[in-house]
Amino acid sequence: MTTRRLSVCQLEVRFTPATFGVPWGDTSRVTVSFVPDGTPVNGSASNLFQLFQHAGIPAAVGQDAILKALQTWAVHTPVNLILVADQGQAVGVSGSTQGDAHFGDIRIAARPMATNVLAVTEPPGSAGDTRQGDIVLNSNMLFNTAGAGGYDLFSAMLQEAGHAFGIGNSDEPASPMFEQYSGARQGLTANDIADVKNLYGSRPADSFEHSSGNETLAAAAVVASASSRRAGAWVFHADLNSQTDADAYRFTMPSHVTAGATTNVRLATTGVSLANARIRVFDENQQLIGEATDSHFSAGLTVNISEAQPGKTYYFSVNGAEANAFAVGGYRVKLVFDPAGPEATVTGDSVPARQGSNNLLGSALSLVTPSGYDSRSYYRVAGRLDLPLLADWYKFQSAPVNGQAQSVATVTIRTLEAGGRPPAITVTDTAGRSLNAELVSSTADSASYQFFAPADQTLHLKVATSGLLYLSRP
Ligand SMILES: [Ca+2]
Ligand SMILES: [Ca+2]
Ligand SMILES: [Ca+2]
Repeated sequence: MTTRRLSVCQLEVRFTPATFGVPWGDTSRVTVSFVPDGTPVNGSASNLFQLFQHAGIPAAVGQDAILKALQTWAVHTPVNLILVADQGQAVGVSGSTQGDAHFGDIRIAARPMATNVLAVTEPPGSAGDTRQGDIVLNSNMLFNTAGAGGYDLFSAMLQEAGHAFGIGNSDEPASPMFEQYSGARQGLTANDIADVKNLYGSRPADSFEHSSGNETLAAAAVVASASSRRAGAWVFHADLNSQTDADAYRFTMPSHVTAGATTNVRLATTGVSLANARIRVFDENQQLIGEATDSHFSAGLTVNISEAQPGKTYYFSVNGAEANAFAVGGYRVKLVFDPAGPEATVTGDSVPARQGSNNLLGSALSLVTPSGYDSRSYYRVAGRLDLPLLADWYKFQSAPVNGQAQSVATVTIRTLEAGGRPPAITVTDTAGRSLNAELVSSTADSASYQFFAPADQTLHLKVATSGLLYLSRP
């Protein structure tokens, strides 16, 4: 087979040159969408689904190959990829470079191009428009997903996915980032993995892992503490941070549950990551009650506990459904003690008219975990600076982390001013010492920091200018 360039060469009209080495700003969610056919893309109508059809690739199989290529990079980073709908606005339309409500951060489209290119990808960090991260396949080329004639879709997309993460070409022939298409690829090289970790940092363990993990029912992390069990439901977020990660939990059925009632354990990865997870629920004798398997195209899973027994211990475990890239990612678990109870909701992003008087450490505003989340697992606030020279102060409690002394926390801050820069932040411990925060990623308007926080302590956060703040998984 003749070799073909896969690179982001300047064949197409571009407003900015491709720059590599800039990561996505908000790594907690990088969204992906498939552009509907007919959507304008550089003067043509996108024909991705026609491309699949022409190649005899079922649309779901083609989409899965592309998502797997993206996920193959994401598993080595803190990034959770989230599949969202695409409303079909023209590719490159003005909007938010990340988090636009109309389409994914990474949009997948196709159009006819010259036959010396398989696809074109705009890396994050290039100035300007919503094209950042977008992948446009060349519909003049024949792709396959089953080793038939044409270019292996997963292998070709592995290089485009690398570009969509900000990784440039490699001169290592074994790397999928090698400029020439060289047949089917199985995955990344050690150098590719080192490159993407260098840009994003490693995928941290979640706060429910003991020092030796929560891999077995015997080492299960305790969830649904007595103080929060009075609620009808209990929600937490955790993460399968490697293909071999297994997460076991146990809880006591609350006393307010009627004996014999049906309760359930719900698992969702939709809206959280691309993980395909399996959940198994066990009784106090560790006998299996029920199990279910998630897919990134499904809306979530429920395992019922019929005839619940108040005061009894129950266990459940979460792990990857299959040993592949989709075994990794964030997930949300909800223990529903009252299936008729209201759903937990998270408030949206809105700028308060005025923040109030949290301009000093002594008047720091206490952050509150939104209703329905495990206390201390997630905080979120929108703030506005009253006076440009003063800071805003917040205080919050770090997670207890099951007896460990340290936890890893991520703070993402985004400016709400058009053209503004992400505000500077400082996190201090109870004694007023600054915690060492590492910048793990940034964009023009947002920045994510990772820091090691002492467990179960009051921490203070100082924000230097107005912005929107997310705190997740301390
Ligand atoms: Ca984009
Ligand atoms: Ca885990
Ligand atoms: Ca684990």
